[in-house]
Amino acid sequence: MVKITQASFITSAQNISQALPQDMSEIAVLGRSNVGKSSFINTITNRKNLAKSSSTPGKTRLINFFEVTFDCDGDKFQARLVDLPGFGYAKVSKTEKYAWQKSLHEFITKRTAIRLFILLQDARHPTMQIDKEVREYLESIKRPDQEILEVFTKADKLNQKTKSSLKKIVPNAMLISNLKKTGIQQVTNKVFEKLFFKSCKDD
Ligand SMILES: Nc1nc2c(ncn2[C@@H]2O[C@H](COP(=O)(O)OP(=O)(O)O)[C@@H](O)[C@H]2O)c(=O)[nH]1
Ligand SMILES: [Mg+2]
Repeated sequence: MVKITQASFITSAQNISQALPQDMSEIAVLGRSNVGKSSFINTITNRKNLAKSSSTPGKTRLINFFEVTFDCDGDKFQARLVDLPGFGYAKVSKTEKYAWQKSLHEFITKRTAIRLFILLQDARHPTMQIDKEVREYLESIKRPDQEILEVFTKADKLNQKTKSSLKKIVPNAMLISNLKKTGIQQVTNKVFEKLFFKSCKDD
């Protein structure tokens, strides 16, 4: 079984020039503001307040780096979670938005340590145009050693009907709830496998 047994905040950067050396595989976490990105980082690392759940969505324009230790049947593996700023928040000026997108694009395309993009989406709204655009954007820039993992949050808010319509649209959707802590083991297994090409016992 694979688990994240340690996690710590390392630093924040405003752009690629301030970022850490690329000495470790990285998992970039992306999603619209309020989709549950900070909560996801807390849930997957089994920590209450590692990533701050912000009360002013869209205001965090920083790239946050967290170092995590995976434990696979007693063997330890280090990686970094990279919390990218939420997109799609309207309350910033166009100029600001453009400058920020440019800086984020530079980071995403130049940061070769990124091995996996986790694109979080709200399970209740699986067909949002902005998520589609981001997915297509990632597909267009990803290198052969990178993958995209789509994870749907707020599973606890689905009823049978919305659940089956999600399954129709995205048959293999990875569905999680940060509130109920469900679906997390499956995501952890997948992330570990994609980063380290190994599966652990009882996964
Ligand atoms: N019901 C439910 N609420 C969630 C879930 N994940 C996040 N939230 C709530 O959604 C809001 C935004 O979460 P946050 O993690 O700050 O989103 P971020 O802006 O993407 O970092 C907060 O009020 C969270 O408590 C979930 O899986 N289920
Ligand atoms: Mg956040």
